[in-house]
Amino acid sequence: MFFALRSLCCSDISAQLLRTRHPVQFYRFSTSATMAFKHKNAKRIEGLDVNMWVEFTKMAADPSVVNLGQGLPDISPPTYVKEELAKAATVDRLNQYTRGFGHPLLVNALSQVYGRVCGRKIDPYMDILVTVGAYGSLFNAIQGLIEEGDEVIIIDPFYDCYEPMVKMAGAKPVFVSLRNKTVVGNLASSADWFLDPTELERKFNSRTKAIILNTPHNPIGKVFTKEELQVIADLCIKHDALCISDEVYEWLVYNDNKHTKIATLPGMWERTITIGSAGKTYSVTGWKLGWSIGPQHLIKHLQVVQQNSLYTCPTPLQEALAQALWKDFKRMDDPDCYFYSLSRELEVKRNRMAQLLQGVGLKPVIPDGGYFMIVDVSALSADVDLSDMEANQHFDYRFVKWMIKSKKLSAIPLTAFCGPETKEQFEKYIRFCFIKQDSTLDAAEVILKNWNKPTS
Ligand code: IK2
Repeated sequence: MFFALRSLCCSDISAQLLRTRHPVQFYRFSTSATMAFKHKNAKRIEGLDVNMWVEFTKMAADPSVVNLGQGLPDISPPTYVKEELAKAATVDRLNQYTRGFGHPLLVNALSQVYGRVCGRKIDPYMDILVTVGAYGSLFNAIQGLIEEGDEVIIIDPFYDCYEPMVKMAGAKPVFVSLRNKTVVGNLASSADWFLDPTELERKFNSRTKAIILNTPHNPIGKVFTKEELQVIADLCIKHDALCISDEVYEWLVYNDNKHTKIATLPGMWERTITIGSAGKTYSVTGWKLGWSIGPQHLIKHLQVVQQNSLYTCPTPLQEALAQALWKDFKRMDDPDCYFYSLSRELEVKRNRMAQLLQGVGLKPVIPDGGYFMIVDVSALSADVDLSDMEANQHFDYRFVKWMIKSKKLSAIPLTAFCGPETKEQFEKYIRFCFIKQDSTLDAAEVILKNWNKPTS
């Protein structure tokens, strides 16, 4: 018996003892061991657990904080948009499921609006997919078209979800940085940031499946010119790559800037998915409706993702959005069309925000589009006590956390939108959102003007 026991290794002995003398304990032991293994995350989400929105929206939720952080309007959405939703909810049929790829009235309205914008016939049932926000459109496009091992070019800085979505598809994000022209004087513009065509060309190779474009750009506010888009288009065509074009701020362009859809350049319709958002078009971010428009041979793959995941979107919201789009489609030649009137309203707010920041000695980057303004805050930092903040975080993260806590003003740190190469360049910048009521901007003004006064 002794020799028999000695011939067993220690772990064998304990396992044997557990099995024979303590069957219940053995059951518990083995269950927790397999549970620890089986409860582990799926590999595809490895390393994607930290999300800046989760952290900063929670901090900005305190009602005493003036929230210029996340891009959500506190201005009223158009009355007819809200009324259409109320009306839709009174119709029984509209409280039930609708067509999975997009409510018929909505895809028809979208095909008319974008048919006119793109100067081509857009098939409402084949070339359009309606989903849950532009987020959903990006997800469907990336899951439906990007393969494990593919490379996807991302213009850096970038809307933060692009990188994790590409990684979740098993592909490799390849970053190309926006470069900055040196600007003398007090006025910086989003147009000072540009893509170096040679650098961009070097990022393309045989594994490049797609490039993700965002114009007008979040966070910088750059509106890519037709010439800049042509450089991207030529490379896509040369390397047979797709373009996922996030154009959620398409209507929000200022001064003489013009938004150009890359899908309208020769040879690009066939390889482009253009993404839009009801939230951004009608200042109703809570509606979370978005759409992808493109050729049938690409959209059909996005539809497969949708039919096997979300299946369909809320009918009353789609009906109301369709009615609103019909209204604005009919007045697209009229300056009062909401597509244009919102940008006029926002241009005033943009200019006010710029003056406010310049008034306290900062040099904001004036955006040509979108509703965000970035600014280097290092001139304000002299009075900032960062000693109790996490030392391993970038300056902008620590600055914004301090500002929310001490000054009751929220913004978003710019490195949240940066790949590894641009984090250092942008760590002195934060992003303010200016689609806000005058009273919110007034409150921000008071905080900024009293910056150096001790807070009670
Ligand atoms: N793409 C871009 C470029 C966006 O800006 C957004 C939404 N904006 O985000 C808030 C912020 O930056 O503070 C989306 C996609 C997602 O749009 P949707 O809300 O329609 O899903």
